[in-house]
Order: sequence, then C-alpha cells, then structure tokens
Amino acid sequence: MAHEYGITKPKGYNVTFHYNPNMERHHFGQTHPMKPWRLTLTKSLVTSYGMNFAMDNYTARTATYEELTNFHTNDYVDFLATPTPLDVDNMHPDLKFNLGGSDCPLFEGLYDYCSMSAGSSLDAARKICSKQADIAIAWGGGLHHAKKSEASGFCYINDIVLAILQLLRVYPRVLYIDIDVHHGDGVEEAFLSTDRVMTVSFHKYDPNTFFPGTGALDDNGPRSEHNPGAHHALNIPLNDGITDEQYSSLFENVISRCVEKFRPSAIALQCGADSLAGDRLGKFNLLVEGHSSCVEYCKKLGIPLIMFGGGGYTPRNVARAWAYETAVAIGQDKNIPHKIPEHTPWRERFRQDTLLPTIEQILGEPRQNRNPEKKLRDIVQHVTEQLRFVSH
Ligand code: ZLM
Ligand code: CA
Ligand code: ZN
Repeated sequence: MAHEYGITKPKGYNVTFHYNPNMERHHFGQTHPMKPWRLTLTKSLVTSYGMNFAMDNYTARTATYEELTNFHTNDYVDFLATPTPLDVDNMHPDLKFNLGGSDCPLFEGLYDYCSMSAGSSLDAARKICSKQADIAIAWGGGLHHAKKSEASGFCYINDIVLAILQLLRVYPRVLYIDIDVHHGDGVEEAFLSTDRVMTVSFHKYDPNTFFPGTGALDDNGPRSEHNPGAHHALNIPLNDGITDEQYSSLFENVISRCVEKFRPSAIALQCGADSLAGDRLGKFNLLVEGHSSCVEYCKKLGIPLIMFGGGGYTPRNVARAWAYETAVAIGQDKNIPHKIPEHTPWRERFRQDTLLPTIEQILGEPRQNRNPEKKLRDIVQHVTEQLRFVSH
C-alpha cells in the first residue's frame, strides 16, 4: 500500500522500527519530567506521515530476566521485579539501589516498563546482528545512566549496554555516540575496560550544577598500561546555548576522527532529545535540523546503525525530532512536507503546525551562547591526542 506522501521502502537498505505501545501507559508521577507518553506522540507523527510503509515495524517484546541480568546483578533485578516494592523509605540507603527518590521513583508497573524498554533495544540489536536491518530504531530505549546495580537519573535498566553486549557477539567493535544533553555515564562505565567499545558523549558539563557532574574533557577512563580500554572513553563537555552550526561541525569533526582510528563495525547512537532548544531540562539551542544532522552523518557512514531514544522533556519537540530522524533513516527527510498532516492524532499538542520550528518559534529569545570557538578547538585538539593511542 502506498501512502499519500508516496513513501515507499528505501532501495538498497532496510530499516526496522521497534515499538511497544504499552510503554506509554506508565507514569513516573504527575510532575516528573519523564513522560513515556512522548513515545505515543512520536509514533503518531511517524504514522501520519506514512513512514511506517518504509520500514519493517515490530511490536517489541519484553526482555526476560536472563537478558536483564546479562549486565545487571540478580539482586537488583530481583528487587525491581518485586510486585509491591518494599517500603524503601525505611530501608538502609545502601540496600535500596537508589530507588524511590524523586529522580527514580517506584511506580506501578516499573518492572514491565523497564523490560519493554530493554526488549525494544534488544530486538533492534538482534536485527542488526542478523543483518535483517541496516538501521534499527528503538525510541523507547536510550536509558544511559542505569548502572549494574543501581538506578540513576530516571534510568533503571541500561538497555543500551544490553544492546551493545548483543552487538559484540557478532561485531568486533562498536562505537557508542550519545547526543543527549546529559553525560552517558552508565554506558561509559560499563565498557571502560574493553577496547571493543569506544564511547563518545556530547553533553552540558558543569560538575556543580548539572547532572550527573561527570564527563570532563580529560576524563578518558583508567589510564593504566594493563587496561585495553584506556583512551576509548571520550567526553565532549559543552556550555549552555550551543548552536546547530557549532554542534554539527564539532560532531562531524570528532566522529570522523573516531571512525578513522577505531574503525567501528557497528554504531550505537543515543538520540536524547533534551539537547534541543526549549527542553524543560536542557540548555542548548539546537533545532531539529542540527540534532538530526548527527543522525544523517552516522547514516552516511554506511556502518550498521542502531538508534535509541533517551532524554527529552518537552514532548512536542521530542516527537518532532524523533519523527524527523525516522525520516532521515528511511531517506525521506527531504521529501516529507514540513506542515504536520491534518489527520495527525493530538495535532493540537504541537503548538506550531510545522515539523521544523525556528528558534524564535520555540524560545522567543534564544539563550545566550556560552561556547567560544577556542573552547571547541581545544576539544578537537584533546580528542585528537587521545585518538593517537587508538588504532585498529
Ligand atoms: N532532585 N519531580 C536525565 C536525569 C536528570 C539530582 C536534583 C529532584 C530533575 C528533576 C523529579 C516531581 C537523561 C539531579 C533534582 C527534584 C536530586 C534531574 C520529580 C524536576 C522533578 O518536578 C520534579 C516532584 C524531578 C526531577 C526535576 N532531576 C532535573 N534534573 C537530574 C537527573 C536523564 O535525560 O539523561 C536520560 C533519560 N537529577 O540533578 C538532584 C541531584 C533530585
Ligand atoms: Ca550525552
Ligand atoms: Zn538527558
């Protein structure tokens, strides 16, 4: 069946889309910034443009206990699986895995929510492993802060680590790239001691005021001679207000050098949309154009690619970015009309009827840009020096 916008399958490569409609039913709490409902809004845009006709669409399964414990400890997963979580308020802080606070509340159906997120990322990774997908999309994943035995920053299960472990069964080297406004600390930590995964996170960095406070430029992991993973963790710390032009040129500069030296056989891209202008938590000035240029660049490399969601706290902007990035994946970004289709469910939630609002439409007055060119040059210089130690 063809769609009114004439969207058909891309020629020469295949895209898979992994979605679980039950994720959106979970609530972190009335005013908690994380809204699983943004996934519904994203799917609504993807479908109203007819992008589903250009991809293989899968209803993601839930990850099994055995799959979750490929990275996480049994104790931690057992605790998440407790049907009525024990009264965490009265437990010793060391025993409660950082659960039950305001960032990582215990809510109804938490275990199901986590297994759905992990299930969609694992399904995506398996499609890449079996070569049934050249690009696999899992917007329900991307929860980069979760640790082996601890919840952190709205993340409970690290679906990205699980997906990369899956990729490593088939692919010798995986490049992990993280464009969420927060540092991808959980993924970085998981792979600090291996040279089979290189992690690169772009983020706002201010150790005193911005979560999680890690990810300084010279933080490249343990540097001992016996650590094969040394120099394989790269961090790109940025200040408020970075623009599309600066971000995309820095991204291309850094990632091209990483690809040249590390020669990844697969790429895992976390597309956290809290790096967009107007995000409730983020502080950058990125438009959908700048954010999606990172996806476009990765796609053009022609290396098997898995795309995850992540942060994103202004749902209408999250949906715009992830729908547009789905269009990039299927090669339809230049073809789809910028006007949001009339029949889009919840169309009125988008405030403006365009997929690509300008900075003025989003913010009124843009935020002050606190990223001088010298800072960006120093970043490229440091990355270049780190990469001298990397060769494959
Ligand atoms: N307080 N409610 C990004 C994860 C960011 C830690 C400071 C909690 C919030 C935030 C929660 C309703 C990803 C911190 C913050 C207030 C200790 C963070 C509940 C507002 C609310 O209104 C809120 C009562 C809540 C949490 C703001 N938390 C903003 N920033 C960060 C975690 C996750 O995008 O990278 C990937 C998905 N936490 O700054 C505090 C230190 C808890
Ligand atoms: Ca990041
Ligand atoms: Zn984030």
